[in-house]
Amino acid sequence: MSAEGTGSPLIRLEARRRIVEQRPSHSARTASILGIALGVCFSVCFLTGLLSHLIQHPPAWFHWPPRPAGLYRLSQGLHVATGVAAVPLLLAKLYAVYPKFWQWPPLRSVGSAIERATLLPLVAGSLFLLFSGVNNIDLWYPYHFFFPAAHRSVAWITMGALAVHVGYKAATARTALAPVPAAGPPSSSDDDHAVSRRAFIGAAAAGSGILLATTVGQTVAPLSRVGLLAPRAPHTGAQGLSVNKTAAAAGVLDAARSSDYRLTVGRGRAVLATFTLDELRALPQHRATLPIACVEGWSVNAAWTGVRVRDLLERAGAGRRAVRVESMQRGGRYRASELTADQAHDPDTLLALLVNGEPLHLDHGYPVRLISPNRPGVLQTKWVAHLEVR
Ligand SMILES: Nc1nc2c(c(=O)[nH]1)N[C@H]1C(S)=C(S)[C@@H](COP(=O)(O)O)O[C@H]1N2
Ligand SMILES: [Mo]
Repeated sequence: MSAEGTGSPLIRLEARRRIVEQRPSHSARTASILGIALGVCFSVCFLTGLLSHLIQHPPAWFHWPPRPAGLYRLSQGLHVATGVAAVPLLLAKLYAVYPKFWQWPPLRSVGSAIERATLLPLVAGSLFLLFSGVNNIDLWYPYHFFFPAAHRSVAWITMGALAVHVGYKAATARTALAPVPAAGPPSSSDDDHAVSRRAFIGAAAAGSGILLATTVGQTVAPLSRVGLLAPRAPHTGAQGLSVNKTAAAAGVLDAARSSDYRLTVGRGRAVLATFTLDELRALPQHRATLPIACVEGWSVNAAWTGVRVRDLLERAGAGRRAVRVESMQRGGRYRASELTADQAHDPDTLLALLVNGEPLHLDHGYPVRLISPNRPGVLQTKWVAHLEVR
């Protein structure tokens, strides 16, 4: 007698669920393949995200070198790319495993109870991370919490839950992915099953590919023309470069254009040196081709010309020290940034006066902005007025 048509509704439901679970899109093999792809994306995304956080808020043990110059650009590009690619994979994975959510009895052992308990933070955390991350690169902030802090805390919780999940499912996945022993001629239903499974996984992968191709244009210039979904086209904006915060939004329009502009170098209360704009222009000028690599994933290269920070420190008699670079912008989270001694003394760390041969546009930090290799865009302070020697 078949299970269907007998027993309680729950038993019948369970019998139906088992039939659904036989479908290729819900098979253990499908779930495992998607799980591995997601695991790779989430791991890369987590590590690069952690790195970006450490660079912006370095603890005492952490040292981020100024070289190779483009490493942050690559790592943050990977962070956004793996996050974007994970969106279709996560949706496909949830579809693949949804019959499991109504399995009966829901808990089969203590181990399965623990595993089930970690699914809530895993699923909710993953959805939150991808949703809030995509919002952030699209410059749409529908929430009122501070994005980086929330994104980071949830990442730790989600990765913890993921570690438990992987530990619990590793054996299942190994069995599901093992080659099927050839016990006689393969039946046509086996073949159909494999074809549908590949089609389902292929559709998810194609979704990732399309999303990636239409967003990496924000950092890979040759693809910017197909960057339909790229929230920022890197070459639109003043002087063919994206603008993060405009001079008007930063409230520096008057101060930046004032003839009273002075760059000061100081330490505590002591003023070590003062430069007018003409004096800065008269100092030895250096040119460096460096990217602005925003944490939001867009990046763009430009040729910057200006005065080496180390030359300014030398003129102020400051020696080899770390420096806090301060903007004339009064408020705002990103009005200042820190240079380690190594960064401050790198030959390509400049207070730039020109970009691509033209005086900086107000929106790019006129009269003077910091540009330094291997740093997040958020640490490339614009409208610089003071160097505080540490
Ligand atoms: N003073 C100041 N400098 C700043 C910012 C800011 O808000 N205030 N934003 C930073 C961020 S997040 C980025 S990505 C870069 C962008 O530089 P751009 O607008 O010239 O492209 O400037 C950085 N410098
Ligand atoms: Mo940025």
